[in-house]
Amino acid sequence: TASDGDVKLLTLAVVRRGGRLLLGRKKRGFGEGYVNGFGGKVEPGETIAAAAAREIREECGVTPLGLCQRGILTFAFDDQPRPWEVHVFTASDFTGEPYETDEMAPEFFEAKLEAIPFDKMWADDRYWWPLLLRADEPLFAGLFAFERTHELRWWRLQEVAAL
Ligand code: 6OG
Repeated sequence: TASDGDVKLLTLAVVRRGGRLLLGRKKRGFGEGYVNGFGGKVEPGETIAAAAAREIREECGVTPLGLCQRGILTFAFDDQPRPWEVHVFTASDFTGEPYETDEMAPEFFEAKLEAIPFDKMWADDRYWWPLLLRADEPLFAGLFAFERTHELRWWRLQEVAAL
């Protein structure tokens, strides 16, 4: 079960199907307009993996299969009281048909780095996506500091043996 101390715990999931990835364009709230994986806040008493699965279902209607944690990204914002700890997951497939919700408009992209729309994504994504897409599936941990919400000032990213 997640314990929520000084950080805000969130999930972020990239869902695969064959050679394609299911992402979404965020329609409202934090990160509106950005293309991103599916995710959101971990609820009290909920495991982080359960939250990841729930958020995928809520935001695009599919049930993930083969959910697996790949990374932890910590975001420090100069305009937010607490850092955000975002747990990054991949799913190897899904059941159901993705549909548009109030939160997200789902979209498929080819599962290769050149096809990922980094110009429409948060500024940190271009750094950790290469690790996410790597065939040997390394685990990673990153720290990203943002100013005025969207400007990435500095960052650190490393492969880790365990999360
Ligand atoms: P809600 O507030 O909608 O959850 N998120 C980020 N994702 C990336 N790639 N970069 C960031 O850089 C992010 N900050 C937050 C976590 C927000 C969703 O957006 C993700 C959640 O999946 C700062 O509940």
